[in-house]
Amino acid sequence: QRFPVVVVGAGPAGLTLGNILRAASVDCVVLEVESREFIEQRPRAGVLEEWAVRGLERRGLAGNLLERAQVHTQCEFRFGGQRHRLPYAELTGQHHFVYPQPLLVTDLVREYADIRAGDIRFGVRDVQLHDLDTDRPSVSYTCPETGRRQVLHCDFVAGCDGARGVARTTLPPERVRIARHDYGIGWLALLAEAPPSSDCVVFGIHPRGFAGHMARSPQVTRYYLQCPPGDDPENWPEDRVWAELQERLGAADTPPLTEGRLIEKRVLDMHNHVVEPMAYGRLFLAGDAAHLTAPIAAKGMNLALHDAFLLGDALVAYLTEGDASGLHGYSADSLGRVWDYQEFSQWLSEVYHGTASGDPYRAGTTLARLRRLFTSPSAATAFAEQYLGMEATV
Ligand code: RFL
Repeated sequence: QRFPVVVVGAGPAGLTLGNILRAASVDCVVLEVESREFIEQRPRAGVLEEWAVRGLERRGLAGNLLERAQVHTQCEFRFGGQRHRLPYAELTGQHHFVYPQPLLVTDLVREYADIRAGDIRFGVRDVQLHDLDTDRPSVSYTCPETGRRQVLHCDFVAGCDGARGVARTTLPPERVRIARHDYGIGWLALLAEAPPSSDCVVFGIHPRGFAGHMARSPQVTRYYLQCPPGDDPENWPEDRVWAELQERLGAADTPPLTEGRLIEKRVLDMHNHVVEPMAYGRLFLAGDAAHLTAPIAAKGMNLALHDAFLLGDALVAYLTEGDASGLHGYSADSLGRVWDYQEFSQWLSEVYHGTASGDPYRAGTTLARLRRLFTSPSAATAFAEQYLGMEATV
């Protein structure tokens, strides 16, 4: 079988890309190791930046999102026992959309497979990429039904298989540079069957460690608790989780958090990486496969969508009009935003974790940073701009 494009991975990046290709009548196939049910339920991100939502809307991919997403206009920092609101929409004219990643993935699969009749193969095993430095690359995999190897010949491979996929590992080490950053901290990522306890995202900056509160839906709230990297989630029974959340997110004149059953509890070790360039021969990487951003600033899904827009438009321009400029510029165009978001994540990480570092010097500078956000309007506006992400028409 031969396809102009084989897309490896059905996350936000791969599915958005597949939809852009289908809309332009470019034939493609999406390969996914998991089942459709699994990817439609995998809980992860939830915060989308306005430019990303407009990019989906322009491509006919934001119908449900615009109907159902919550609009967030401010966030709150709690430190020193007080709460401080940062009205980022007022400062920038932009807001966040809160729409759980599984819902976005469900919408994108439905649009791609059921409406645009795109080819998507779930449950594939042992995906391998071949001959990427030729103009006849191919992708092979083991078919789950027959157990036989299948080979798909193509013109381009889009590596959208996330941080643990095969695409990045296929890159010859002498042709790419991988920049890594390890924050040396862990976050216990929690989903609670409890309504949000605030109408906005809350960051608890506390000497015992960071804690975060993020609405996901009227019934479900995501919480984070800073913990040692590699910690065992079993060390965190429900009682301990709620006691720490109440303590770290507590502030004067604030009622206690509404507690509920924990439906997800996993430890994330906070680290980032960036692959440069994001292309090798006929392979183009997109999303977490190329650049992992710890969920510190809620940027990963936004970057995945940005890549999908750029790469989708570039592949369509090449395959339908022979215009290669988008493909040539793809890596540099994506990396500008990637590095901007990496830098903001690093800055924000210090704000979140500095007071709990055990180092009184770092604690002092962190609190100075925080106070500046609430005493200097220009510092607040600069924060708001970065929190909402660079404006773009993509
Ligand atoms: P994905 O979503 O990981 O999708 C990759 C897909 O590829 C499949 N796959 C393969 N398929 C075929 N062959 C192989 N060899 C394969 N190996 C893997 C996988 O099964 C999967 O379906 O990558 P993509 O599309 O690049 O999207 C990236 C986003 O998912 C990610 O950046 C975000 O979830 C990060 N993130 C957040 N981002 C935000 O923008 N806002 C947030 O609020 C936010 N919160 C989060 C997050 C990530 C989290 N985790 C789990 C690290 C919260 C958490 C807890």
